[in-house]
Amino acid sequence: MKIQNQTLVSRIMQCMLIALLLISFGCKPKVKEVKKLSDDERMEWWLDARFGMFIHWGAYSVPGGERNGKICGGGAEWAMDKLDYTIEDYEKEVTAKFNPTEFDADSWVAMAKDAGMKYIVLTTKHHDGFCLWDSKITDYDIMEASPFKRDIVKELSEACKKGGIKFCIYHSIVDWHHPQAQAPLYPNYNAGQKDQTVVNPEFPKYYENYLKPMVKELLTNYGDIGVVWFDGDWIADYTTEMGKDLYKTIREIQPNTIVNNRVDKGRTGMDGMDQDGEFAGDFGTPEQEIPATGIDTDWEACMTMNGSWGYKPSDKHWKSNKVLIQHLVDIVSKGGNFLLNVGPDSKGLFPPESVERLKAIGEWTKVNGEAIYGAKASPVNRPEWGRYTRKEGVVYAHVFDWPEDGQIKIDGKLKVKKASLLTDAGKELEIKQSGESSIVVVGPKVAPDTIATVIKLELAQ
Ligand code: FHN
Repeated sequence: MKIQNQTLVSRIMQCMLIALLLISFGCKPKVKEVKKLSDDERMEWWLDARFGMFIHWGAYSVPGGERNGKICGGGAEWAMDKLDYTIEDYEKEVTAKFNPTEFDADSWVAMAKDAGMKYIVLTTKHHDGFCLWDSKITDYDIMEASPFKRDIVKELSEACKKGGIKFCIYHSIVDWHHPQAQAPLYPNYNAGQKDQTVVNPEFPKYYENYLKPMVKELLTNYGDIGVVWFDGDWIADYTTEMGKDLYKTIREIQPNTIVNNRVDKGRTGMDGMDQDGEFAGDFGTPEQEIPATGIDTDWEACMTMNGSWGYKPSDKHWKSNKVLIQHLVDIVSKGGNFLLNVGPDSKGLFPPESVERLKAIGEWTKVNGEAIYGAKASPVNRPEWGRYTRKEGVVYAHVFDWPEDGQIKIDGKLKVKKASLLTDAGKELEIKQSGESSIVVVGPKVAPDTIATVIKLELAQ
């Protein structure tokens, strides 16, 4: 024992000597220097990307929105609340059974990329409080509370990096599992803080000792995080001071990360945009809706493919390929991003209905991506046949309703010198004057693409 102590002392002395030598020779330990971008530079990749994948995945995929023959209303990720689990029931019946042995991060990334998506936002923790990464802050995580014992955040973040796609995280402010987030009701919980009169004096402790350290942990251990996407901002216990502090903390660790507006308390409702005032956050978050017109600030519409964020096999209300592709175009024509959701099952597989839709969207974006990525809002009013998007010197006409005579009327404000089809490998189309100020582009009688045919209009300078 004595010998061991002596060895320890001499080791400490050696280390101190090396440290002193390094300091005296002016050597500093190597820390990765990150260039702090301006706000415009920071938002650039995200604005160019236009299309991302939301992944709502957690232990709630085990019941899939169904318990003892009862099906929960709304999103299946709310099963804990909607299907009346106690915290204990949920731990035993749901979390302890989450063992997604088929999970393959590379195949998820490949499906997102093939669909034309440029970033992935994964739910690291949803309202049920279960954490998908190896956290030192809680045992209620994938390593301790479920049999899977693989760090999902690590695997997906690495697969994204390898695949050249941005990895982003969703994180819930609401936590139905944590005692301090739920006091004074614990072990019952006030899901979604439906009763806003229940004041929780413990919440600031949950914020300081749990929520904030977790966000720091995620930003420190998983490489570059493209976006931090908060949710649960509506609960009364969460304050604008906490939001501003969280935003600052994130930018101190990763100065170039983008943060959604749900980090603060400015959001007005499902339209996702902030009321007037000084609120933290870099973009608005319309949910399950698309603004009627363009908005002169950055925003991203998030949407489900059926009616649920989490896996819910009973929900058969799948949006068609046509609806989803036209939503993408509509959103970009109004200057927004589209975050389209997938809710993988409890084995770690995407539902076949989602896979089909991703493939169809991918076929369209492969041909027409030029009119989406890096494109901006339409410079003119919406035409009756579809939408416009624009780039420097070019406007793209996305024709949803192809006219029977194949003649597409173009807004008179656009001075077009050349028109060609993206859909048909750049085939040039005739331009005809129509009246004093308008032109028509003459296309084939049959729509080259029944969902959205894109005509590239090159403008005279
Ligand atoms: O309650 C959640 C819901 O489960 C889902 O995560 C969506 C995604 O935007 N956000 C919340 C409701 O606003």
